Amino acid sequence: MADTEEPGRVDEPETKGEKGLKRRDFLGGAAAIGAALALEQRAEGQPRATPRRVHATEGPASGDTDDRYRPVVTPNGASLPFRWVDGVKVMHLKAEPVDHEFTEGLRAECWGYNGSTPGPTIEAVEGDRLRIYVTNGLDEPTTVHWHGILLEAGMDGVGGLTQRPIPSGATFRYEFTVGEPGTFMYHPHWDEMTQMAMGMMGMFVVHPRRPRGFVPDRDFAIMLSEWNVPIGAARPNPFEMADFNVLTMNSKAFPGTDPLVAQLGDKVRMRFGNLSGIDNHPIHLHGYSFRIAGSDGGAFPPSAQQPHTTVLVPTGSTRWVELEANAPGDWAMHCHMTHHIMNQMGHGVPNMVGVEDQASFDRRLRRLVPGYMPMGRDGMAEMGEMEMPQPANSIPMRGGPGAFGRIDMGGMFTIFKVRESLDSYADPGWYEHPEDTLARPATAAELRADGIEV
Ligand SMILES: [Cu+2]
Repeated sequence: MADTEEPGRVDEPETKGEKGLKRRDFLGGAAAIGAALALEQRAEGQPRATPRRVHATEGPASGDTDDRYRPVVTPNGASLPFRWVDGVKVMHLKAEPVDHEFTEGLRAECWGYNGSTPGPTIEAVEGDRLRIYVTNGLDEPTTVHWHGILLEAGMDGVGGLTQRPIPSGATFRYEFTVGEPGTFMYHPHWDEMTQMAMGMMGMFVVHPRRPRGFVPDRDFAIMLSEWNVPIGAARPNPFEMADFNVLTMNSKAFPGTDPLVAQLGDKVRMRFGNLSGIDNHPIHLHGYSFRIAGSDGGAFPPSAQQPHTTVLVPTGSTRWVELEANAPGDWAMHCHMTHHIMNQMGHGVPNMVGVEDQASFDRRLRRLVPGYMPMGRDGMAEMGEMEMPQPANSIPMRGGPGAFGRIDMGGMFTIFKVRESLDSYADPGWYEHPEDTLARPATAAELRADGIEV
């Protein structure tokens, strides 16, 4: 979804009226003014070219116009719509198969919620009463577990333990009140291995009722997951235990991942969830030091918020990090497990680094193994450029377009784009580097002057 649209907006015209009543019930006039003042002070403290216009296209997920909370941005995704019914926030999730594109060239029939994998991000505010209807559009039973949300045991969504699984075609009703703000998730707790490997998962964000401390201008939610999609297959293979060949952020593999866009001076929060079958993901951001500010267990006390450039997000867990966007540029953000920034092709390729006369070796082997694809003698980088016939419905091992040719990574990779001034948070294109701030070929005169012999 383009970031210029309003996420999670509810279409019913009566919703705003109901919301207005609800808001008055919950927030006394003084509290509302206090919250507004806090947000104004922040805006004044950080003058920028287009301070309000940038946000005007977003609007809170409620469709209201006040700034009670800054809605999260789910790159490549959206927030779940809701409506107020007698002071309860009502939502509807439908578990169902979805025709999903990981990136251009690779589609599969996955499972998700409301037409997407991951499912839409659930957004709520501390103290909200939620009523979530879950319709099972799969051919097998399912449940939904609200990972990290503290609630009554009977709402915990564990098939067989706290409820009967939801039969195919049936709709169950969950109702609970959300407490502490934080970054949580939702996923099935029935046939877990299959259903999560097929894409059933989503982020669940609880905003503070009164924003205080670090109030983000940009608040991103990214679900990390891993898949095995055999070349040419119509569906992911949920039985794979180790060799995952599509690594994703919000179920997209680079270059299909939307960039994260911020304006210089923006306070930025990035929330990561991980529901991969097996792996933890150390997510590394270039150009910045961030504070790891919390997990699905809650916010870390300020004294425990260590500075890092890589945040390890264990599977079955969330982390959120916070930073001020003070360095313009296009900054890579990716899992630092190098096999997690590779795409589908190339798994099981023999190691040929340093092999002499590879051409004759390849010719002989190809006679025995039709379609044999070697890695390069000089490394793998050349593989992204090879003019090899690509099998139908598959993606090259890695490589996406970049400002300086091909970017030699795929999978769990995206770009944090920070600009001095923006009209909107749509993709601003490639960064234009100030003169003399770019790596470039050394001249002979420079080498001579500095005494470097090559
Ligand atoms: Cu990883």
